Amino acid sequence: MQFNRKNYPDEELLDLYKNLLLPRMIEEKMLVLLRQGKISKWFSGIGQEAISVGVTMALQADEWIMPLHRNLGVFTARKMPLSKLFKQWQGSKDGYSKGRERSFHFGNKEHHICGMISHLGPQMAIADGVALAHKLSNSEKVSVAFTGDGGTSEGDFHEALNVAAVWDLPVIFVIENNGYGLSTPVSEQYRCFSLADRAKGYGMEGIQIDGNNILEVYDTIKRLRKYCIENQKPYLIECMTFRMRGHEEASGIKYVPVQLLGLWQQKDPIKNYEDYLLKEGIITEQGITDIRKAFKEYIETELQAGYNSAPMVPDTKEELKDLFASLNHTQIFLHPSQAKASPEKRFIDGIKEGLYQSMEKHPNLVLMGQDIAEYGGAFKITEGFAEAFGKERVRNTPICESAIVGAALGLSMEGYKAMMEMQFADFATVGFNQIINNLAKIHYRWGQNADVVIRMPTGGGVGAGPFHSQSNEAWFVHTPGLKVVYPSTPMDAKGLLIAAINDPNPVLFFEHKALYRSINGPVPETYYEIEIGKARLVQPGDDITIITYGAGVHWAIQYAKDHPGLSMYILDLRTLLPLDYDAIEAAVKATGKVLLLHEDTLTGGIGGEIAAWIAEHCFEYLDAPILRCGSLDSPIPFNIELENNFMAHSRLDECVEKLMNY
Ligand SMILES: Cc1ncc(C[n+]2csc(CCOP(=O)(O)OP(=O)(O)O)c2C)c(N)n1
Repeated sequence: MQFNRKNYPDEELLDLYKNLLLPRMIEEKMLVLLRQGKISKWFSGIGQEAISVGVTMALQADEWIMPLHRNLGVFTARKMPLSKLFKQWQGSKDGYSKGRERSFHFGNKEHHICGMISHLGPQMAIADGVALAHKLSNSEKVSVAFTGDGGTSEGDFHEALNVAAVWDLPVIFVIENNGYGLSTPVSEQYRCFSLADRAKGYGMEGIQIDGNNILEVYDTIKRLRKYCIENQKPYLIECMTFRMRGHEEASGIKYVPVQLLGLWQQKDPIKNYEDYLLKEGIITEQGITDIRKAFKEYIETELQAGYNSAPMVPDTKEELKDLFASLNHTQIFLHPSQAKASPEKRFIDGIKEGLYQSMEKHPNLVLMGQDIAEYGGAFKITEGFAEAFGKERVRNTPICESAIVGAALGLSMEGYKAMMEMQFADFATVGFNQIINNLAKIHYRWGQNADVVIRMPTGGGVGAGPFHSQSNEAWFVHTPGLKVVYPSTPMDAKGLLIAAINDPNPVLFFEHKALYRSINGPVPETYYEIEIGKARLVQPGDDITIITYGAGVHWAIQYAKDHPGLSMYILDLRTLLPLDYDAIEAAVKATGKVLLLHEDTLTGGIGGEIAAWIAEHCFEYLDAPILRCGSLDSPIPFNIELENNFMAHSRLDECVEKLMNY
């Protein structure tokens, strides 16, 4: 192995050596502890340390790294104390994730390390978001995301690189090509000659280097870092290495040809570097022995400290509290008297106004979405925004929902607020993983908040067929860590959107498209919030209660108008997660006859959840079975007659009659 020290002084070369050796020695110890059953799982990075260490040492300490499961060297080079790492691996309360995450699936703000989710690829787009924050604030920094050769086959790899290239983001993507993805050799993973060649396809520079040569990794990353910052461009680097042990320790390595292991054994990053330092007289045999001895003692001492964890005592309150970051601002609520004298506006105007005032209020708020800049978005909600706030903050995106949700999270990690417009709520499916697994879980897992709002133009009644009309709110209601908001009036739309943007947690904001231009109402011109998690009494009544939201509110109001003899209590939920159980209870008590109405399909819709809660908590107030009126359990059809038949409102009359006659 050829080493080129360039002008690096001896101390720097020695420092690299120490940083390279430590994770190897820790791992060797961990493999023993694993066999003794003291830790449960281990993903070995033995033989690949030069990449983790070389990359980390080439960066500034406050530059974010998105490592994966084989990157112990990142954590040690960032000087995380081993005692705490060890507690993390044991699942202790005082580890980095309070026992909630396994192995390397955790991050830490102080060390600027973003914890991975198992899905590998999503890490890369988070680096885009961090790099965007650096770009917007003119910080001379890069972010770095790791991927394996296997991970490069994921769509997330493509989306992240494409966004970084299109937006000229200073981000370095590091591929650790270690020959296998679990048991799959690279010959069954991709067909291109080298993964670095893919860079050209995205319009960025790429390079392949020897990932086992610490000096080559270190020096190249230093150079790329400079390039990315100076040119404000991304870079793809493929580091060639080999996985010397099984995918994880229990899975073995039978499928790897022995001669290949022998070949790579010769290229061991530590042995080769050690030999080089000895040859150059930078270190002596005694020096190596001394360093190893000191590390051994450090490891033993830290492990002893690591064993000293109190036994885990689950605290349900804390488990639920830690789902969310606390609100960190003074909320300005609307006084009822303000509402009356307000000008009438359309539903869409309420949303637009809320968003506009939020942009004025928060200079760190960035909007992202397809066609939202000059074009103003598919529904023209951001029309004029690019002119008012600039295209840096009102960003057209390529069609890559997953990467944009990831980028929104990355922005949040650097203290920005992000709002992403899904062009249609239906397309959340292609950003689903990032929403469900990254945004929703990150605060619970390791305390990083996701200050992200995703606007979801939703719903049918517009003859747009199965992929532009779905009601998919229930998917998100089932995901702890998200807030799900669904207004029905212009005033609520404005106040709830402002509240969602002020909230430091991920909020899915559903906007019914059919209401955009058909519903009018008073919208106060001031900047105000409507509290998330609070339902609204639309009208009191004595005969039956309808609990609903979104378009359902207007169906119920119309029904009440058409049936003046019927006294209907109508509750607009406004927020679906968390639900306002006090308001639901009051609504049940008011009439004793409850109908849950929603446009979402019946089975698995939120009506079922509320019905169960009412049955459990309000049984004695009921005078009839709880009824649900939802849409047909089929995809939403295109033809207007079919769509009408599909919609819950076509069975509303029947349901009310049934309830009244019970
Ligand atoms: C989306 C997804 N599919 C499958 C897996 C299961 N899995 C975990 S690691 C892995 C192999 C990853 O290979 P590579 O990206 O080359 O990284 P390496 O483990 O070699 O470092 C697989 C298939 C996963 N974690 N996520």
